[in-house]
Amino acid sequence: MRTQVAIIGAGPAGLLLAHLLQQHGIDSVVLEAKSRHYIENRVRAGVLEHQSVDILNQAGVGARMMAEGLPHRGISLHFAGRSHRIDFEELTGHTVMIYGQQEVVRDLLAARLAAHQPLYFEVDDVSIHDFDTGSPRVRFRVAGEQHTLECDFIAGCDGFHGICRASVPPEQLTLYGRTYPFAWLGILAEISPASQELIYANHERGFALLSMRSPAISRLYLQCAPEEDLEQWHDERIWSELRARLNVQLASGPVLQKAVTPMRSFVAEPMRFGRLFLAGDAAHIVPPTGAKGMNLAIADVQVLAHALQAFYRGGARFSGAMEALNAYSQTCLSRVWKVQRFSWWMTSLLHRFEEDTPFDRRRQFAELEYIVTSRAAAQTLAENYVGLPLAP
Ligand code: RFL
Ligand code: PHB
Repeated sequence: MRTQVAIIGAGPAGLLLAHLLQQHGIDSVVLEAKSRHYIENRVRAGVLEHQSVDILNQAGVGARMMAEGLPHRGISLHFAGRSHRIDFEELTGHTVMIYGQQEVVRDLLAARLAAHQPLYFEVDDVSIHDFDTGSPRVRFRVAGEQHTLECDFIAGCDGFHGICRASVPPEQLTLYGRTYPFAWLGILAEISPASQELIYANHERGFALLSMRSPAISRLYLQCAPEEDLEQWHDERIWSELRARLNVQLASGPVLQKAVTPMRSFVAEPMRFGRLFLAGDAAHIVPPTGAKGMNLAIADVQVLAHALQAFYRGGARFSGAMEALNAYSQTCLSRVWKVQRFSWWMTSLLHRFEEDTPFDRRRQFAELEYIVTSRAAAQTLAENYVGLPLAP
């Protein structure tokens, strides 16, 4: 088997890359460890930056998002018993779109399948070889049969627990990270959202977030312990804790899904090794408080797709052909670190840390007060939330 770009992983990063390449006549094969049903139903992120919306529209996969997604012009911050609105549109001229990650995945998958382009589900024993040479290879097994895929490049879009980053010799990688001493208990519930916009709450009992997926489905989160036992969280306990922390009228409703998500900041540098390119969660993880994970994945593959297009347009022998590919890691990392900073800052601003002293707590509230009373401070939050400019 041979292709131009072997793509490991069919999350938002892998599927969007495959689509952007196909639009420019570049062949790829996508390999995914899970089933189609699994990846289409995996509940994860829900907020798209305005530039992610533009990228999906320009790629021709935005029609359902524009019809069913919910454009949001701002968010509310709840603290000290009060509610304050941050008006993104007024502060930045931009809005964000609420549209579930699994919907983005469904739209991209539909485009891939409609174009009859190769995509293998439920592959196992995936291993990558010779990416430090001009002829990389991927070995994998599907339906009990072993295959070797020869390619020009490998895109490691296989998430945080994938094999691509782990295949790089450790001495060639620098890892940066921190694990937070808390997690999020997230639910998807069949009730109409209690607020038209997202609510981020800093409460004595811990952080809470009200989000949504549609006019009939709410997505809600509570700060909890990293090793929290879901058995201890029967539905009524979750609802009553959400009511206390969010300080809103909240009806109970059927809980469709319940899970604990760990909180971590992580960056691997560089994001390229010879002909292997890491993108999305394979290269970096952010805590979800800034709503950035899926957006970073989209931004990375936009840069990678442009670089691969330049390579194939220029021809392998053209001296400038490798220029954009050589710049990939640096181009992405300069934005990744700014987004890391924002995600860490939002997390620090809104959560209860056990080790916090009364001084730390006062300082946290002073910062929140500053944001809601200073246009400059509110604008800083808003411009990061709607999305910093993409790399050129
Ligand atoms: P993904 O979406 O993890 O996709 C990677 C894909 O690679 C597959 N894979 C392999 N395929 C072939 N061979 C292998 N050896 C493979 N190993 C793995 C996986 O099955 C998967 O399909 O990464 P991508 O595309 O970079 O997209 C990034 C986003 O998914 C991620 O940043 C966000 O969703 C983060 N995130 C959340 N963000 C939020 O804003 N709100 C959330 O509630 C939220 N929940 C989450 C999350 C991330 C999670 N992970 C990764 C631990 C919940 C979880 C559990
Ligand atoms: C979500 O809707 O899942 C969501 C929204 C905002 C966040 C994180 C997650 O900051």
